[in-house]
Amino acid sequence: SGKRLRVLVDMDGVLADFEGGFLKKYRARYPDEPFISLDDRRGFWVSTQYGELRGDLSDKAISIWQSKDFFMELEPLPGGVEAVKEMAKMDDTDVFICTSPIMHYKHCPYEKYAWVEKHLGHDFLEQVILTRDKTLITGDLLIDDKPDILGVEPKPAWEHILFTACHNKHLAISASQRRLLSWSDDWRAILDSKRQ
Ligand code: UMP
Repeated sequence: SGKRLRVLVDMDGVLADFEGGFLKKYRARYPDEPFISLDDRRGFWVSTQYGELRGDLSDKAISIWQSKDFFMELEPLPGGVEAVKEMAKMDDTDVFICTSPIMHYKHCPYEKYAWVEKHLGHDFLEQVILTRDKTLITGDLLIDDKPDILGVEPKPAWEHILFTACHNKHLAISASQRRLLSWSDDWRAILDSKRQ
């Protein structure tokens, strides 16, 4: 055993059910508008696909996650909270939640902290990293459902593990890229593969 392992875990789409929460609240607020089932989701940006469905639906989609209580009320994805708690207890392992807040900052940053406190406990707030540029954050692993994680650092320290989500499950990924299919998949083996 050498140095400690640092794992960065994304929040929306990995720990919190952003897609499910979005669709439920969109359908409740706009019951007469068309919607995209989770099975038909393609591409990371919900707003882009809704805009392609009909021009004005992009702004309607955005209005959902800009609303008070949207981020706070997201349901945990199966096994995620348990996995992060277990990871955090492992020897020589540091876990951080690395998440990008929306720029409409009235509710989102506060509610992300509140979500972590509710589901992982007050002490876990020490582990929260809010950043719009994850390439700046050093770590051994970044578990994230966004296929392309870009920023000002051309050579991020982490290996990106693509967490499977409704919008990325059909994507072909490069031979070198690894996926975590869900929290039932073998995340422990992925961590072990990075230990010295
Ligand atoms: N988000 C948008 N538009 C979309 C989909 C998501 O702004 O169409 C937001 C939700 C999250 C952020 O706050 O983008 C994605 O953050 P990460 O999962 O990359 O941390």
